[in-house]
Amino acid sequence: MAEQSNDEKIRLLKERLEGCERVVALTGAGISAESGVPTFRGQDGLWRHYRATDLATPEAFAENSRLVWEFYNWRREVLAPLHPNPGHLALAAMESRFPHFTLITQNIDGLHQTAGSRKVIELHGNIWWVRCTGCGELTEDRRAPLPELPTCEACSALLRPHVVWFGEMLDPKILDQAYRALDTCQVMIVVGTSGVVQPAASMGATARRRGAFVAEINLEPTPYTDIYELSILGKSGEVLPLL
Ligand code: BJW
Ligand code: ZN
Repeated sequence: MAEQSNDEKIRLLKERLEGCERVVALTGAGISAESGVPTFRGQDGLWRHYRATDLATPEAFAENSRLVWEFYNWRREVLAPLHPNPGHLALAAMESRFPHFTLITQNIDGLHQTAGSRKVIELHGNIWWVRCTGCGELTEDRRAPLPELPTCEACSALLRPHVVWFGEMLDPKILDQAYRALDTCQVMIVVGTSGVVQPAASMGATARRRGAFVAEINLEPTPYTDIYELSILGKSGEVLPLL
């Protein structure tokens, strides 16, 4: 069969979404790229310049919390002035279009919420929240940057970014919410993720096994492209509004 054009694929996905009751979107760093948020992998990806193991692991934080906080404070400063793009806005609009729409994101930038999405499952946490390493207290703190080594008002212990580092478990309650949506969705759209970080990477495959029609929107193919029904190559900020 001849390869379908992008227009044809977009038309097919729109048809699939017509009258759909249960839809899931899973987003990754690519959806925020057009807002100016650096992605992790790829040409200008964050991990090209910084080693993940030096900065995004609990071991790194235990050994050099100052360096890890420097990295996160820099990222908070980069993110603070940025705005959602048409991709975020299109997903926010989908929330009211479908009776059951679940937005699952790996992103920690909070841009989906700024775009108006009210229910967002944040698999990897949120950079605007901090957690106490002593008493566990969770607080929203939008200052960018925070003090070099921020401490808890209640117990004076060191605070950490409320994000999920490599080797850390994702919150089981949050994972459970995500899998419940994946279990029953009819259509899933996987947007702007390289599909290498588990368990998020295999969520599209899970939905596919459970009978969903899965479409991917990305600038390039990913390790999962072949098992999805559709792969739309393009910018999420351009493709999503067409849906
Ligand atoms: C566009 C675009 C445009 C660009 N439009 N598209 C099973 C097998 C093997 C290993 C493991 C496994 N299970 C767990 C692991 C270990 C590990 C893991 O997956 N490692 C792999 C790298 C091999 N996973 C974990 O440790 C997770 N914990 C866990 O599972 O606990 C249990 C356990 C532990 C240990 C062993 C076994 C079990 C936790 C993962 C936490 C990830 N944390 C980070 C950092 C968050 C905080 C921070 O930001 O600092 O999360 S890493 C980083 O990667 C971040 C992202 O959310 C995540 C995914 O990245 P994403 O979103 O895909 O971004 P990119 O940059 O990779 O891709 C961007 C894409 O967009 C590209 O494809 C572009 O083409 C595209 N694009 N512009 C459309 N305009
Ligand atoms: Zn505390």
